[in-house]
Amino acid sequence: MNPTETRSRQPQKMVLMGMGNAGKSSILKTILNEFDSFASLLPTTGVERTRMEFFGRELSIWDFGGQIDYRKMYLSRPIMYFQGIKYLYYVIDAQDDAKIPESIEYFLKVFENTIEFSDDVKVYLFFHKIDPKTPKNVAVKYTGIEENFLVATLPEMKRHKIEPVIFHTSIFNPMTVISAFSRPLLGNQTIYETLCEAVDSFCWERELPFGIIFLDTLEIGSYYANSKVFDYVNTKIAKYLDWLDDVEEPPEYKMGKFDVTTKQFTILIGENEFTFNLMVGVDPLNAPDEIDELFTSMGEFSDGLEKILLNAEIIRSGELRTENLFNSIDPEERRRQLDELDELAELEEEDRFKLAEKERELEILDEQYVKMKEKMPEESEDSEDDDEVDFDDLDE
Ligand SMILES: Nc1nc2c(ncn2[C@@H]2O[C@H](COP(=O)(O)OP(=O)(O)OP(=O)(O)O)[C@@H](O)[C@H]2O)c(=O)[nH]1
Ligand SMILES: [Mg+2]
Repeated sequence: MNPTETRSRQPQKMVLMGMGNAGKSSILKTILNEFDSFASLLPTTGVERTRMEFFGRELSIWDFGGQIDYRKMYLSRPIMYFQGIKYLYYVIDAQDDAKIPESIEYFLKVFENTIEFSDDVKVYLFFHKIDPKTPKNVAVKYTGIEENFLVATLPEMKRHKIEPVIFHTSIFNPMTVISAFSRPLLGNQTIYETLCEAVDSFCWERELPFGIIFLDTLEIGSYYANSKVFDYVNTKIAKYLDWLDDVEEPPEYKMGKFDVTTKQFTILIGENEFTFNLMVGVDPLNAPDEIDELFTSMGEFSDGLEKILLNAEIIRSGELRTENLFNSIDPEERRRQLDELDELAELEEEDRFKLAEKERELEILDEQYVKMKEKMPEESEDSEDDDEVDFDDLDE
């Protein structure tokens, strides 16, 4: 095994830190789709390590118990705990304002040690326990807590040129946790956004209420028609993921008031085969006309997704690179496909612009037509004909 291979196979260290009871282990269980184990969770003793693979990347996740004695222990032996951290996930319990000053103090120490003992670390702040249906006055309190935390910690992060990414999460909206966790792992935001846009247009064209692309237990792109749909899907998603875990070829699934169709597709990159699940919801009361062709069009759509994934910036940037991943695509071919994608995006943008212009023109014509009609109190048959002729002329 050559040294590059050894390095690429080394797991990346991801840590979950924060005060006791903040929700770190619950977040981890959510990511692992182990929803059944919430009830039996006890405070974590010391550090619990879990291995996980995501898109060809080995991860070692360290869940740091947050009770006072453990916190002291980590800080007194920083070399043991703070070396080689690639992703620092710091969890703040947004419901527990009494603990915020202590959480700020702990974060600053954690940050200082991480910077000292790890290179090239990325920082993610989870303002957690922001549960669905939070009343407005409580939500305002959460915002205040977030502001206090940031005011006290951002200057120190800025001094080290670290820009944290902020997420608002709750285990009762599991997709907030799953997507917050997956996005950094995809390597950069652009690919996530591109995939979301793709799902968005697929669903929008067919008036589908939602669509999600899963890779293993994580999410790499999604669309929800509105926040009500998002909350609804979140109440059902744990069961769906459990079910998805158990079935070989996912058929139809009933998610409460929605029907769900799932299309599984695999992509071979180098020696690694990745299995994706593209799922979309259908509202039976507002099903698309071409419902029978939905599965077929999902197949065609997944070909497009495959293209995006193969060309993804993550692969080019080397963020996700194993040697195999990188060598698997001929650079010429990659460039050609990328140019093609760029061209397509430009054309789409142009089309959208033209369409909007045309719509605006039609609106103006409509307004003019209405005004014209209002000005003509008595209409003879002749004048009606004239109107039509005028309007058609204008339209051209
Ligand atoms: N309301 C609400 N409660 C949550 C959420 N996430 C976790 N909890 C609860 O918070 C409590 C603590 O969760 P844990 O995941 O054990 O917390 P921890 O950060 O791992 O705690 P330590 O291991 O002691 O550091 C449990 O009762 C969870 O059910 C959330 O999003 N909303
Ligand atoms: Mg724990």
